[in-house]
Amino acid sequence: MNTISKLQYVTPQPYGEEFFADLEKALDGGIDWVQLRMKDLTYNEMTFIGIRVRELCNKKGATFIVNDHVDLAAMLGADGVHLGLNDMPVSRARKLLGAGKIIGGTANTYHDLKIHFNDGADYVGVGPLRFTDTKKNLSPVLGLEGYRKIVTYCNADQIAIPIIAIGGIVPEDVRPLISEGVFGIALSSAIAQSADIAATAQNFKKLVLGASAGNVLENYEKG
Ligand code: TZP
Ligand code: MG
Repeated sequence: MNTISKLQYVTPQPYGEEFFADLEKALDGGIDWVQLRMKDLTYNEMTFIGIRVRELCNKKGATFIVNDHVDLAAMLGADGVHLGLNDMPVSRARKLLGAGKIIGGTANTYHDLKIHFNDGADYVGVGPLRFTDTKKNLSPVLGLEGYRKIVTYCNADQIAIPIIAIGGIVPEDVRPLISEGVFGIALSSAIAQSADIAATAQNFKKLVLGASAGNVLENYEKG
């Protein structure tokens, strides 16, 4: 059984030795879900990095998700894959990976979310909350009001899928986002660029779990 984590760590660039040391610190701080996001690398480079990240996640018991590359996710034995707006459709990835794997999709609009939901996604990464340097070709910024609208449309259409907010999130955003009905958050730079990665990860975890206490959308599990 795979549970969707409320605090998802998206790995940063670059991919030197520090990358692995920092990832280990994040895992030590309680990160239990890692999305390995690799851009502008060859398949060989991605494979070498992927094997090491897979090992680190295994060692710490964290869920390991590969961004963009369904074939790489399968080859590495990842727990799942996260697909962007220009990647393979979730429905096709589901056929390839099967029901046991986690598949997430990126959404900027309710329209995107609905496509992923109908395609059988297990969660949607919705963003960006605000501008971030981490992603090139960023979709329009949603702000808190953007999440409010999307959650309202989901409720009206009885679409129940965990929404993971992403994009420029800082500690102060956690409570407002969860209050809007967002299930969890995904972060890269707020953790990766902090002076104490483990302590920052631990703090985010505390904030997310604290803000979620009593939330009716608490338990999304994949059978
Ligand atoms: N998709 C939308 S924003 C983003 C991705 C992958 C980057 C999030 O990174 P950060 O550093 O937390 O803004
Ligand atoms: Mg992508």
